[in-house]
Amino acid sequence: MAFFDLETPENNETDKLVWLGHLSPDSDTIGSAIGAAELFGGEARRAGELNKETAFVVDYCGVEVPKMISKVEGQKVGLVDFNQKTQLHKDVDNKDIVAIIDHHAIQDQPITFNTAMSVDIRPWGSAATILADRFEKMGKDMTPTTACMLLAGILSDTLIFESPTTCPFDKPFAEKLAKIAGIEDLYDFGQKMMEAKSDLADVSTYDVLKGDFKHYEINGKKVGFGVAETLLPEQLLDRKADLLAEMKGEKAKQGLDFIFFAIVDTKTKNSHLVIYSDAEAELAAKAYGEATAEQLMYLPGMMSRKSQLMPAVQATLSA
Ligand SMILES: [Mn+2]
Repeated sequence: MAFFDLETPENNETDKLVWLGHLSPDSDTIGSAIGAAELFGGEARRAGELNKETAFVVDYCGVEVPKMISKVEGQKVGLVDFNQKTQLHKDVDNKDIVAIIDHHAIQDQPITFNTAMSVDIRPWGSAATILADRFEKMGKDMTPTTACMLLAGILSDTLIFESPTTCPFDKPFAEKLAKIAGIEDLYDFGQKMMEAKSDLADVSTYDVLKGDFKHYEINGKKVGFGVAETLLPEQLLDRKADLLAEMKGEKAKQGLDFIFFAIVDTKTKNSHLVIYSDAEAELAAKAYGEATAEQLMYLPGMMSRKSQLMPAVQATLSA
């Protein structure tokens, strides 16, 4: 019998089991870790500091902030919301991973295993939607606080169903979760989340850059891509010089070939890409077919790193 199988949770050992999402944790990563811990047993962990939106969500839903992941002898780790090595916390040993629940492409740096593994990856809007489906299919009730966290995961990743990554399952599950959580107006909750993440006036420029930052390796090239989804893009555009300075430092520190930062205007559904140097300008011109002016590239209609911004870079670097 397999030691750990998402399909037969009653057989799983849950001592020392933890559920963990990606670095720069967001609402989907934290919500899914909490949901998975309630459904499968074990405890939720986090791989970094919470961003403003997720801090608001945890407070609103009334859950405790998951503890930071640490090295524990014999621990078992279920991963949620990612499958790339570049997004795994350094304190997790590959051999301790027992399952993956995710909604991202398997790209150049997937976590690999020597044995067969229980993996559930679906092209859905959020990992939280997959967890909600698993609760339902397993006939298990969830607590209102967990429903609230999973709802937040869906609303965050789909930008309240406006992102092109939204799938037909996200909204129906969000509505069911809102009912369980006792949230009358899920759009109002989503709007409050967006507002919480938008005011970055008191956040350092480095933390803005790294708040939602992912590393990729494509055809031997290292790409770092940060995103800030905001209702107040001017606030960040005004900080362009500081952002460029932090991008310089981060590019050198991480040994990146390219670094990008997208200011995603969630109100108008457009992006402003901050262009660090000529190398980025050249790659972005090929990927997006737009021109750079004063180290900014305007990208109309682009709001998703996962389904729009990164695939274009991926295609360009792979060509
Ligand atoms: Mn996600």
